[in-house]
Amino acid sequence: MNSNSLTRREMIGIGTGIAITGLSSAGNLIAGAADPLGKDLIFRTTDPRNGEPSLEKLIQSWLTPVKHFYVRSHAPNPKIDSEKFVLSVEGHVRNPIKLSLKQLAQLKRRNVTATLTCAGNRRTEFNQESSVGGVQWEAGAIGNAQWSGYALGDVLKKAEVLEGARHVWFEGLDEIQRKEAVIPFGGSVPIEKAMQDGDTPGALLVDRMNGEPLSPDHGYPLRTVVPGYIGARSVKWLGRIVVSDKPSPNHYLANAYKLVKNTDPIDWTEAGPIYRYPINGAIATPALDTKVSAGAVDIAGYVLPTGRPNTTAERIELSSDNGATWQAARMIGKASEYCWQLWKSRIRVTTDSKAIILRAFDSSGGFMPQRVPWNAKGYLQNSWFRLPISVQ
Ligand SMILES: Nc1nc2c(c(=O)[nH]1)N[C@H]1C(S)=C(S)[C@@H](COP(=O)(O)O)O[C@H]1N2
Ligand SMILES: [Mo]
Repeated sequence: MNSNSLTRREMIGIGTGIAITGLSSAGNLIAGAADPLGKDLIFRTTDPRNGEPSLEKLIQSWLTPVKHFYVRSHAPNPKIDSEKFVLSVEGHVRNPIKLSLKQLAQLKRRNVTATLTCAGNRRTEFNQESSVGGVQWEAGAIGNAQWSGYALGDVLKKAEVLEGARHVWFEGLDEIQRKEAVIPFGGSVPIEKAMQDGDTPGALLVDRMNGEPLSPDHGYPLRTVVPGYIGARSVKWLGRIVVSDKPSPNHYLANAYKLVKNTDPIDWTEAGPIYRYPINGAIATPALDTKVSAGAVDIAGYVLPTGRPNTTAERIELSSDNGATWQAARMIGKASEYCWQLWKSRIRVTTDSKAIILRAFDSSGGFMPQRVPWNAKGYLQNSWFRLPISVQ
């Protein structure tokens, strides 16, 4: 039984059954009502909260304001009393510790700007081949924020990691109903990533986002942020860290977030967990279904280089003639590892143009492929981004 079970009961009140302005009793947003938690998102589901911004809003600024930052949650936001909150650090350590937020604040504060992206970003594009379940994300399950908190390695040094440690597990304080059981969201990262120091620590324990305390949607009071890894590794409402010789047995590391085909049961045991995200990108404007006139069209979007150290986008290319010719887009602002970059371009379209296509390349050899194999969970869709257009 996990040592947090008592504090979990004490600290958490699940928000079901509580009437909140703007929500129906079933937890659905009332049409036209503002989001009670201040988000300006397109909600794919409201219970739990899963929403992405319109692509037009998404690319308004390099740093994504919290109201336009996607939310991906598997259960209602737990209600946590920050005064009573303790983070437990245990497992393969000489000195298991419980840290309050005040005790954590004695560690050196780190500020890191990094992009968070869901492994399911662009999932709906898989449906063209064969439909996939899960939250029906378009290309907005991504955002770039300044995260402030502590290096995971500094916390682990206090706990004194023992020899033989290989993985560091994270466990959230949320309660996810899965079949008969209630489980927390969890995952793990390899010990080398956990201990990595430098300007961008391998993993952070974060209490502030864009200069404000974390909001309930983003993991208040404490979450992990793992630069370069899929969003699922950045566990919100963090309650427990376990150092181990094995990867986390939590469902969201051990089973979910794998590239598999349901038709092949061997896939499930063969496939390892996804950690790093690959290069990706999207055209954000013009929006889908915009009618354009023949001639020059202004287009803009984002590119995210592979989540590897020192990796930045090198080339963004666009085609309006189905890949026969390509032109380079202009990247905006400075390139920064683990961060997306916005780009702009103007491209000529003719009445023969059926789509504008985007592809991109990064400095560690990453590229967006023309196609990616379909997978049952709809993860890591990073093929050439196609914006269908109708030219008049
Ligand atoms: N505790 C907890 N952490 C979580 C999740 C969750 O449901 N519960 N969702 C994960 C997933 S799949 C993603 S993509 C990111 C999303 O972070 P955000 O909601 O702050 O954008 O959080 C991750 N951490
Ligand atoms: Mo995700």
